[in-house]
Amino acid sequence: MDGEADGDLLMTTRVKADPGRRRLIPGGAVCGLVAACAGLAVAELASAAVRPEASPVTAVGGAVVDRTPVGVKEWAVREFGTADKLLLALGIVLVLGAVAVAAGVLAVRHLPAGIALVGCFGLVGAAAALSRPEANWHDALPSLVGAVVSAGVLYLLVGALTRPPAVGAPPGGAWSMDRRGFGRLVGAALVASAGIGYAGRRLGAYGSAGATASRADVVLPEPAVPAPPVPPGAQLRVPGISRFITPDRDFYRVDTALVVPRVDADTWRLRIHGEGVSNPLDIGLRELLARPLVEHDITLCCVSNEVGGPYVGNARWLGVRLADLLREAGVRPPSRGGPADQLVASSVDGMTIGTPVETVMDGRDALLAVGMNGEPLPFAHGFPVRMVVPGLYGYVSACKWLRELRLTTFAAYDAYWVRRSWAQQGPVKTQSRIDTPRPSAEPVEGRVAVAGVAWAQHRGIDRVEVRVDGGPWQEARLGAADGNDTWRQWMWVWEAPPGRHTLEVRATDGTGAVQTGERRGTVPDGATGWHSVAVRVRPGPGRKA
Ligand SMILES: Nc1nc2c(c(=O)[nH]1)N[C@H]1C(S)=C(S)[C@@H](COP(=O)(O)O)O[C@H]1N2
Ligand SMILES: [Mo]
Repeated sequence: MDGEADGDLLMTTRVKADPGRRRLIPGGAVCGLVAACAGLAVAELASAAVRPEASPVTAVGGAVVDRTPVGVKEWAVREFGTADKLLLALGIVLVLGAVAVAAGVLAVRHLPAGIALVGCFGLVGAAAALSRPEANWHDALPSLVGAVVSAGVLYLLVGALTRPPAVGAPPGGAWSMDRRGFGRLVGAALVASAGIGYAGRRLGAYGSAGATASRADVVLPEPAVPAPPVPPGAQLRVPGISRFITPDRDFYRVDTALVVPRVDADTWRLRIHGEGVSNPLDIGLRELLARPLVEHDITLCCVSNEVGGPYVGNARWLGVRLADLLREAGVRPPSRGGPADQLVASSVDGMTIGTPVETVMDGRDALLAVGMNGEPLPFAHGFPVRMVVPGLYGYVSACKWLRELRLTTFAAYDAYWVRRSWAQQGPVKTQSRIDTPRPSAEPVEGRVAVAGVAWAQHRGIDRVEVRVDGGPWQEARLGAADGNDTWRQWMWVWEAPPGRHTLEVRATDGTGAVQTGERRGTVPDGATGWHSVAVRVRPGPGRKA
């Protein structure tokens, strides 16, 4: 009984106390959001001074990428492709917005609690920034400074919002005066945030201006060993087939970098050291470019590529033979008694990629690439120097924004992806893809060109076959081979009858091994299975439907 009465009493007092405060909820939300904008803007400016990766949204995004279970990441890559990074940033901004609203609403009830929530969020950003590979203590600064500013703005705005009307003023009039004052404060905070945020962006661009200029200044020397011209028959003339050489702007991009590292070529250096290195090297780009360069066409593909997927591209690379450089450093492959079987490449953004020393030194054109299709590497593809090794997936061979090569063993060290359920060894699996017709295309009955690409880098492609509706395999015509390290185009003319049909493709590599039809996912060492495309063939004009 007593308790009930107590409850009633509490209830009435709360209802009595609430109406004014409840009206403050939208105001509190505005306070929170504006305070968050101010904090983010200041953090942006601070991160331009520290480094772009330290900006809170980027830092949290990077930390999320590092910790995302492999299944979720593969799902995101499958569903959203390269847009997954944008969606991640959007998601973080949404969460941030929700927390900002909560902090604002909390602050109008109990200011210290709201401010504490803002502070917690600043700590989350700082912790995320510090958790990134290559983090430095000052990476925490943008989030911390942002949180302090955000808390200050929240304090001011909430104060203005909840200030009681001046004594003696007519109630209505005073409230509207305060409202106007609050509105002005909000406006001023937003304008200031926009200005500061813009300044941060400009400063960021200024910070990478040196890198941009250094790339413009790179003059790629003529190769000592030029690649022979691509044989004319390598590119089949079938509408809808991939370009034999993938232009840089169309080349797939897979990496963990939420902001593309922009490395200044003038200060870039590469260190080669570790087990069995009798002559450690430390060289700059000028020295690298002074060495004999080779040019070689190599198809690069990603272990995350689904059967039939887009993460494969073919480019003409210019670079230094990695094996020569390693030999100069005194490295011997395990087969010749060397102690290290793993070459760990690391990048300026803290990626680590482990490659078998044996593979790099077995005579293939494993390159420290500086040029891609006749240009210095684009920033997104690893400027100024990256690795490319024919026959291995990118995650075990193709480190971009390279900074260090360390010799060690597979037993002693797991690189970034290996710590995330991917296999230590990643030789490319024989694959083939139907580029045309596209899935659910509706070609007209009669002669339909079925065409695409097949790849088995460093083994080469010897044969491609196509079948319809599980029928007998039919041999496709192959485009000319451009060495063993690139993909090969194929085409087959189909006398297509009307109706729904499924096309399948399989390749045979240069060793005679036929691409397996066993369907396996990308984890841990690359997808297998045959690419299939379902189409509906429309009856020709001469026929009834
Ligand atoms: N620094 C760095 N290098 C990297 C990666 C990365 O995340 N960071 N991803 C690797 C992977 S998984 C692939 S498939 C290739 C892709 O190279 P591309 O983006 O130039 O196509 O880069 C490799 N090199
Ligand atoms: Mo990859």
